[in-house]
Amino acid sequence: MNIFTLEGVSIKKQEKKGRKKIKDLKKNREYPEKKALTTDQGVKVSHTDDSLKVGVRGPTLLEDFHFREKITHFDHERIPERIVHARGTGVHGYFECYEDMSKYTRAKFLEKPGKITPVFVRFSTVAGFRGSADTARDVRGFATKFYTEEGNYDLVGNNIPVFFIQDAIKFPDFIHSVKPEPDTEIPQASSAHDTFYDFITSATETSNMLMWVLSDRGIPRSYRMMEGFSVNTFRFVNAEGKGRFIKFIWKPLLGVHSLVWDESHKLGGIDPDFHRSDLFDAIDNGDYPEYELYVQMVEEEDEHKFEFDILDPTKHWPEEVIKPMKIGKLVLNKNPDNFFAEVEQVAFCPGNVVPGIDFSNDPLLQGRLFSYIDTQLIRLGGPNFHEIPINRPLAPVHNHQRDGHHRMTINTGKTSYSPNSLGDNYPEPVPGEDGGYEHYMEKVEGKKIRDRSEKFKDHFSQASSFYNSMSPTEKEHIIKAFRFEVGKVESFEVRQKMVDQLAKIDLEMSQQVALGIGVKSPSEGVDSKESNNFPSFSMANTVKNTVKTRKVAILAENGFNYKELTAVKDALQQAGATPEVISRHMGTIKSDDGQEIEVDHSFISTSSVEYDALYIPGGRQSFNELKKQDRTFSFLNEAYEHCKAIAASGAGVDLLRDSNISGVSCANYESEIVDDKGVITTLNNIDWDDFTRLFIEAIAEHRHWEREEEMMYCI
Ligand code: HDD
Repeated sequence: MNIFTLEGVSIKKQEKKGRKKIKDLKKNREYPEKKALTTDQGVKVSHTDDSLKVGVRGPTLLEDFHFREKITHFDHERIPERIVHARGTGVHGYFECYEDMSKYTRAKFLEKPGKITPVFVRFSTVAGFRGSADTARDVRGFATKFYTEEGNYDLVGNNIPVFFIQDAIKFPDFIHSVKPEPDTEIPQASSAHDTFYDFITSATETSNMLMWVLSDRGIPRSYRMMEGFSVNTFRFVNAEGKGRFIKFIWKPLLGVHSLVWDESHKLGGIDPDFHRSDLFDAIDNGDYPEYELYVQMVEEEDEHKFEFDILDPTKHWPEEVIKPMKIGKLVLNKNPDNFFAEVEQVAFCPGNVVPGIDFSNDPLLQGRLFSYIDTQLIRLGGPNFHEIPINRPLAPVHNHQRDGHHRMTINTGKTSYSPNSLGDNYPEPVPGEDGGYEHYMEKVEGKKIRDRSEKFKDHFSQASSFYNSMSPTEKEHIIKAFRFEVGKVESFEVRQKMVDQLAKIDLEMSQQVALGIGVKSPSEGVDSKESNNFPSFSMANTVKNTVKTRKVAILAENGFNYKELTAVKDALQQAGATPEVISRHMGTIKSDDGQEIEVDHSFISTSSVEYDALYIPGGRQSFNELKKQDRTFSFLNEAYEHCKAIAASGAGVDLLRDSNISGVSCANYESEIVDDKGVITTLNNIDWDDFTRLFIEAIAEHRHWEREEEMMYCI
């Protein structure tokens, strides 16, 4: 027999036949995935609209395995929501290292400029349930999972640099106080209630963070426009084993901006998904949010040289005292494909660190290290949550962990213990110099004790500094926020205690708050002007140099002036903003010279709080139509009250005159362009470059707070 044949058929022919067979098999196996409906066991289903019954009017049969599987799966679709940070959204992206940080840390993702590491980021609010509104006043979570070549590193931070409590043992008390009250489950996603302020006034270490949360930082305009902080103190450790204390800061390239309190309330009803869709839309449009990563470092020998204890998480490290160093950039460029699989199932833990990043003895951090894994055991149903795709490291995983609910890995071989000889001692520990994690060898000595260091006991001086560092507008907003929040507290005693506590931060502020909430005004207290002033604490001092991704409403009806509308729209688009035309009906409108444009929204499907700025072009007929509609004026008046940039040209200016806007000078025929408190107007046929430039600058400013001085209606 010819050695190149088998049973008389040439090997080549047999191979060809074999390949075809495999192809056919594959085709068949792919079919159900692509098209056919199957059970979870892969059995094709022939009918899914009726359960299996005895006759058309008879009882349903238990043997209908497709029905039982479908309903059982559905019954178990919900998993427990996170006990805190339940409401949130997440996105993919990457981190790019700017600096060679090997002098300070052996972490490989920070070793080379240009090095890219994939990430997943989840933003969240803390107190509300999973279905609560995005814009509630609250701290925002900013958690980043870096899928590094050395394993996953989680930076689990917030948009506020300090925390309410100093020791993790108080976390359940604090969270119980801020969550809805247990007898009524009211209020949802709000700290404005008795138990929260009872806790605040009973545990005064909360004072500093309370000031930050009741400032405009508690109501960000967008997840894309807020900072992120590690809050806790960590350590960098380099290859020589030298350690330094560190804190991380994320700074958004779009600047730090907030909503107005009234606006955030309204958005809670009009668009509870405001932040979630803002992030999704930006990424979908290719406007990828970017943040730069900074690190603040403290040499070990300087540990005790500051007014505050660097292990105290209720104290910020002012940038003026410990200068941050810029080390990399985060770019968020991909929305998740499936919200549940990725955003709900992602599991962060501040204990997920890589070689080169280590912990400090910050007592809040030490407690966090225990809590996060523990919570995932119930939330994600067992100890194998690291195998869920979004949590899986890119670095290979080999260890002796076995079994448990939902185990995915099919481990082979007999040995699941270490050391072993039967399996050649595989997998075996790796020494530090070859990339094994070695804990920082800090010398620790002391008695077992339940106490805190002396500097932890100062609960007020940074809160005073914070207030002293605010602009007059920010101070005004803090006072109003207290009047709202504490005004909701029913207990007179708690309201009085809160105001007395505020007097230890700033007497004048406490008196202003007292006036609004019907309690006795304190007569003695601290003058915060005598405390440190740190400009970096104030949002007024953050960058305001871009209008990228800001939404601008253009109100127009049939008969609008085409030249004016397109000049402004084009300029806004060129600057990266998103102008949208709003009219009575969707569809198209025609200009006074017969040109047609698309309408993006009708008045009924949108609202001024969904925009950052407003423009009304000229055109007499358009003016007449707009004037007939109440919604035009509610749009205009609200945009003005919320201190947004407004522009109008030609007949559009007359609408401003007919609205509630008082105290604003508008253009007349003698003046080319008038710019007053962020309201830009012109009546003349002018050089549009100047007009649009002024409008764009006014939008970049984000808010024109000077208007609030004349609008004392809510004080
Ligand atoms: Fe926490 C979630 C941030 C203190 C216990 N925390 C959680 C999330 C963020 C933070 C952003 C949401 C993660 C996600 O999106 O899945 N937490 C912080 C910061 C803190 C802090 C910046 C102070 C420095 N946390 C803290 C303490 C404890 C916890 C003191 C408990 C002792 N945190 C949890 C938790 C959560 C959580 C219960 C709920 C869901 C989860 O972990 O995965 O374990």
